[in-house]
Amino acid sequence: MRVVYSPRHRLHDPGFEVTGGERIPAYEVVGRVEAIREALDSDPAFSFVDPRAFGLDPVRAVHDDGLIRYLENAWTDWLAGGTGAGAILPDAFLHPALRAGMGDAPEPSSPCGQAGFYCFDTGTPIVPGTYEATRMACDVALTAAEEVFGGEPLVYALTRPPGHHSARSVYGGYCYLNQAAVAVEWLVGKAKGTVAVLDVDYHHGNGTQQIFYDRSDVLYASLHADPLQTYPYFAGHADEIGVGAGSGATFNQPLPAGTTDTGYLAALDRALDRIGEFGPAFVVVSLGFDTYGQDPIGSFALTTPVYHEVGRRAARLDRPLLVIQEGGYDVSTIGRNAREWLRGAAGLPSAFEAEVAS
Ligand code: Q9C
Ligand code: ZN
Repeated sequence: MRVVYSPRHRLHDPGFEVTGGERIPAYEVVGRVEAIREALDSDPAFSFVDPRAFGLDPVRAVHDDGLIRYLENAWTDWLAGGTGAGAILPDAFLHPALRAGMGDAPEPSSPCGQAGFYCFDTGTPIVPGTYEATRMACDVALTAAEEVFGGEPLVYALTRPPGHHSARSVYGGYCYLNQAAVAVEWLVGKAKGTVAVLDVDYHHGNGTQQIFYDRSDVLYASLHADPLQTYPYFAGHADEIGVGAGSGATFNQPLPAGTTDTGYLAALDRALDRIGEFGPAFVVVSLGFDTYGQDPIGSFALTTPVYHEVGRRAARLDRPLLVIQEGGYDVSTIGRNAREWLRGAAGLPSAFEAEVAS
């Protein structure tokens, strides 16, 4: 199985986030993707491929030009007129109620104001290499999409930073550009057909949902922690089903804290049934391991063997699978969990069970 990977993800490494009023060490670290790379590198079932450059057009197809321009220039503008801090975080947000009944606010010229105009949380700092890394994540996902379009049945885009929280014109949730959405739109254009997204990150992919909410040619199906209790808080409810032509093409299953392998697989089967009925030309998986029982920010109780089964069941859709890495923050297990998922999807036996038995 081909794995598309670039070491340039390392250019993005803020080192901290602000969460619940505290400044804490970042969860979204370089070591996450490096742990996965090492786990796959030791297994001859995986071969690594370098990304190719696709330029900005596929990114422009899903993101607002203002957001792209902001991410590209944010660091330079911050050096010229920011606070002098080593990372950009907003100090005010464009909360919709602030302008209720007053129409749209113009984009500020102040670097702090711009951050609040384009960002929705305090967990997603911009540092000097952020733009290059998030652009690279798009090229990694697009290269993997091209391989799938060319006939590969299963390709893995080993990306960070993740992408599924970033919407058309706003970023957050450790995400800047939404590489899964970029790859989906690219595939829709190439295939002149439909694409389904299976989002199995612990968090709802509010960005991907927003980008395709009115679209009938992209099904978004997600299993995630209940947004009433869990980030991103303001999207991912079961009654969000899409709008207009896209009505019925969004399928959310919020799951309770403590969700076990059994409960998770039952919900997965409902999502897979919906995708099967939709009959897409391609399936794009937003893959997260923050569903793991030991994940430091998740509340589910999944075990390593279930990832092999989830991959196996996704492959039973019998559609080409483009798998894109999103979250998962337990660096000590993310490598083996990714390897299990992908081996399951490839129809290979579990490597973990063999190791436990020996
Ligand atoms: N106390 C992804 O997994 N912080 N993003 C939540 C809860 C943000 C997760 C804090 C979590 C973002 C791609
Ligand atoms: Zn997540």
